[in-house]
Amino acid sequence: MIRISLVTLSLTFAAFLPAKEIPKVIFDTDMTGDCDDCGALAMLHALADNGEVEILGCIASYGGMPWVPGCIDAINTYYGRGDLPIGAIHEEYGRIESRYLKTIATDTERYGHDVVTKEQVPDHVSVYRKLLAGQPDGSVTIVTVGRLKALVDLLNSTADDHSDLDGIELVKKKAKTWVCMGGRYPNPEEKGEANFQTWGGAGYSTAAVELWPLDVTFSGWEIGRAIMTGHQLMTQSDDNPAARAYRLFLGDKKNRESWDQTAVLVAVRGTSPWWNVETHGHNDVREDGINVWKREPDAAQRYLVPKVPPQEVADLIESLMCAAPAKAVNKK
Ligand SMILES: [Ca+2]
Repeated sequence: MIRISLVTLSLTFAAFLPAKEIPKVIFDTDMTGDCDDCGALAMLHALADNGEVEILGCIASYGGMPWVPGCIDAINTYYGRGDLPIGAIHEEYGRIESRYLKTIATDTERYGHDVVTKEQVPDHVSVYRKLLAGQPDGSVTIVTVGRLKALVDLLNSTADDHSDLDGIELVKKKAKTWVCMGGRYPNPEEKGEANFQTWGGAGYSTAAVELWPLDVTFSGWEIGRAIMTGHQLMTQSDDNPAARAYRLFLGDKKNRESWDQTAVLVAVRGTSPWWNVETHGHNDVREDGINVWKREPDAAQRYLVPKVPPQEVADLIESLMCAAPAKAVNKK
């Protein structure tokens, strides 16, 4: 009897506690030349299924292939969120091949999604602006796991139907923070990293880091490099588009580095207990996209420093990527 009373008491007490605020995330991806974007989006959906995050929409930041929004929509639809807004860079921007993009994007019969090419979705700037304008002040987390052109275009945008504010003012008002997979830290040897450096990344990464008006957390190349995942995901059937993308990308290999998933994990659950953060200093990004962490002056920027064994993070990411969708799969 006493136990029942205590349970009743604690449930009653819980009803008076304020609801925990969950992050609202815009996922900005260059899903094309690597499969970790697909793993990161799968993981984001699993976290949303857990009630830990609200996904506001996705931005395709890579215009070199028509099928980025199609692959995003296939994954969204697999998790029962085929109605999520998607925006895409429409202009031809960069050109790299993809081992999985077209196969997934065009297989509407299997995945039941309705977006195949970028022509079917609005441009990235208008979707970014609409999503931000529709949210409470200071509430949106932007996660970028690719090249930074879309974010720079948002920051350089001007007033439109969605908001009278320019891009920087709109971000200042509506966004909370930015989590960025990109660069290397502290990188005194001045090595390059793909998101910051290649296919037009140079210039855009410099501008994004310079223009961004709020705080930012960087997950560097060295963080995701040590976290190998995919082997368990790849045991799932082709009905899971992320599993299929991993198989098509990896072939005989067992795992892939988890660069993009680290940014999703930080955006939703924070840095603890997996990483320490270096908060003192700023990210100096040269015009050629090479970045170095400088101690002075200090800025509202920080980067992840390894703390727990990478395998611990790998196991967590793998389990999230493999979680079955909570909602019924929308197959036609
Ligand atoms: Ca990526």
